Amino acid sequence: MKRIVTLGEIMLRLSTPGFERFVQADNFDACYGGGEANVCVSLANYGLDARFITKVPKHEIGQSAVNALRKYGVDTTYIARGGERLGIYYLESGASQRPSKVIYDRAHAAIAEADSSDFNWKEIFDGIDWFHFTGITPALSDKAAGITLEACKAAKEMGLTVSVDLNYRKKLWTPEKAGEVMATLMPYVDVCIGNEEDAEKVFGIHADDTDITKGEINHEAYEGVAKKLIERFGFKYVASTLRESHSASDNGWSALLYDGEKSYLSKKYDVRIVDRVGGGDSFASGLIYGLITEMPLQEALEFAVAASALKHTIPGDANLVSTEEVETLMKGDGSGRV
Ligand code: KDG
Repeated sequence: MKRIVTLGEIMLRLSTPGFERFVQADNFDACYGGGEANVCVSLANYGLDARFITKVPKHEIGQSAVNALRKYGVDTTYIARGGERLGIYYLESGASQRPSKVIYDRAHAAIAEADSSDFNWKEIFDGIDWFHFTGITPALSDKAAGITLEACKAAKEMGLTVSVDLNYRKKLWTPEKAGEVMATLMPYVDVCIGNEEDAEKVFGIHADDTDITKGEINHEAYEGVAKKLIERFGFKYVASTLRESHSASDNGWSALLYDGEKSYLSKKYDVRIVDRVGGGDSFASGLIYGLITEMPLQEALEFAVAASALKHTIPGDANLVSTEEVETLMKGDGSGRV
């Protein structure tokens, strides 16, 4: 069985019930999430041996976060314990013309203040095939960026495949800082994943002739972005999700994969959004699953897009779909009917 490690922050997610506004809510629905934790849960759910690395405080809330990962079969053996707090994010789900809102309360979280000595990468990566991180982890703090760099170096030295989801988060850092820090990590990366805006925000590489604000996606323009990313960083594959935003509730959802010579375009799904948080993570985990199990590239891309289309229908951060459900959707015409 293939074995994968992801590194990042797991947070308590507090969302308003249904579509209530923050100011209306008298209680919140609680679950746990975080970009790299979501990827790990999804991969464990597909049957891979998936190990999550983070640091959580030594108290019951920290333990609840670990339990939430264990519930879905994630290996939590090497999660470090200590520090002051578990980060929180608050979510107000949007609908129709009203966009969703996220408020972070994550400063000084245990993983943001973790030390290099909390992680022994030789031990953590022993027998592992693949390492995945996202642009969220190095954005948490300079210390977290340092830990991410150490993990990348060890992963490469030990022969793992490394993937990144650029995952630009404007509430965590500026494009300038993101570009500077992420450029130091990219030499270790084989597979670069992002959305239609990430490459521009992080590296100033933009798609010409496309206007996502009008919901228009020009695939050739994104192939251009992928080519520039490969020229600059030498990645083996670049993949981008392509979201056509018709409203907060209805999106077109597809993706592109480029291997340095040829680009592959997926089927497009019209998604009616129940919960879009984790949509990118479910694409990343689907693509990693496709690549690690050696599917042909078009099939790996279709698996990833179908998996993430399904995620949009599931409340919570994690994509709790089976490989069979994804494969059934892939066989359809994109409408969800098979
Ligand atoms: O990709 C999903 C994440 O956005 C969500 O889990 C919260 O980790 C989070 C973040 O930093 O935005």
